[in-house]
Amino acid sequence: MSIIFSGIQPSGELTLGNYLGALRNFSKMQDGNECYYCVVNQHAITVPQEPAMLHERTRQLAAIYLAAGLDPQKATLFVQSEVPEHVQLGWIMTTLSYVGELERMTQYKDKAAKRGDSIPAGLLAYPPLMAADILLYQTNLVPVGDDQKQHMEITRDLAQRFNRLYGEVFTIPDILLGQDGTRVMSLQEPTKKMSKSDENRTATVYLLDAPKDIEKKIKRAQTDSDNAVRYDVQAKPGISNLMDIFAAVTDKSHETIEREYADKGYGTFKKDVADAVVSVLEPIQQRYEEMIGAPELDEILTQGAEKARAKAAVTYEKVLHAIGLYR
Ligand code: AQP
Repeated sequence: MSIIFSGIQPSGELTLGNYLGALRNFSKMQDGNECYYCVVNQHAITVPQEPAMLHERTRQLAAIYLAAGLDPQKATLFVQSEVPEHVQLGWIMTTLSYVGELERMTQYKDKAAKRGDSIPAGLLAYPPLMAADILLYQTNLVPVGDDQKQHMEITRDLAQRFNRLYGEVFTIPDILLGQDGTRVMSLQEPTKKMSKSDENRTATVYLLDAPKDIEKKIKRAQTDSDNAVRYDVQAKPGISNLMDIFAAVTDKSHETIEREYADKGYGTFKKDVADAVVSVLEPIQQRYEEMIGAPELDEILTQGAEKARAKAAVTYEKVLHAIGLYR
């Protein structure tokens, strides 16, 4: 049995990237493991959020977790801000981090570049808070998308640094990538990852998009002009991205896809990709509609926070003693 932790930010509408890279793996792990899944709302405020929207998206994200198959009897689902040990340990991890290593993070560089001269310090301190999220639960495995590799490396570095300085308190966690390390790219700029905060809505398939919108977006996805369904990330990033998406939702290999579409053009292929995506998302959308208004959603989150807090408090107490933060 492993201890599993992962989180998603309520920083926008969830995307197909979030689902294929992370969410769909969560429910696969809940049998036989001790799983903690979190709505990381304190990470979301590292860039400005509109309060009412943040509140609403926090609840929506919890409903999506459940709609995607998470069973609260098996896994603990909770909201980060309801377990204060996350930010408390986050501060301690910040004191152990070096500015240089934080400035090297790709996510920091990308997000800071959009903020001009007013870069929120929280953007820089994002990885130590993420390390705290994970380390509080003595996590063994963290199922995340391939874009989170760098943050996982820093989490491991911080855990090792702490253990070396203050004694063995933390388990060193491993990253668990999804099938083929799926990284879904933007439909309009296929060299950039699909992201929930992308301002161009046509570049992103949202989990709750209507089927006709999904079809429209995939049909308009940027591709090349040679009309051959062939996997080549460098020369044909757009079509390769659609092949990755198709492979992920149908379990077909790239070779099988190339063979099946050898004498068919992009039009037919895109239609089939759209249909396959819709058939995976439609049942999730139906369950989401049932969950979002259900009173038991609040009960699930309250109980989840209690369970998470009980576990987090044990680790945090050890940390306080290890570093002398007690009377
Ligand atoms: N395009 C993607 N392909 C595969 N996996 C992805 N993930 C995100 N985008 C892709 C995975 O989704 C999980 C949750 O991500 P997050 O909420 O922590 O934020 P993020 O990684 O920064 O994702 P976004 O969508 O780009 O959010 P914003 O725009 O707010 O920054 C993670 O496991 C991530 O790997």
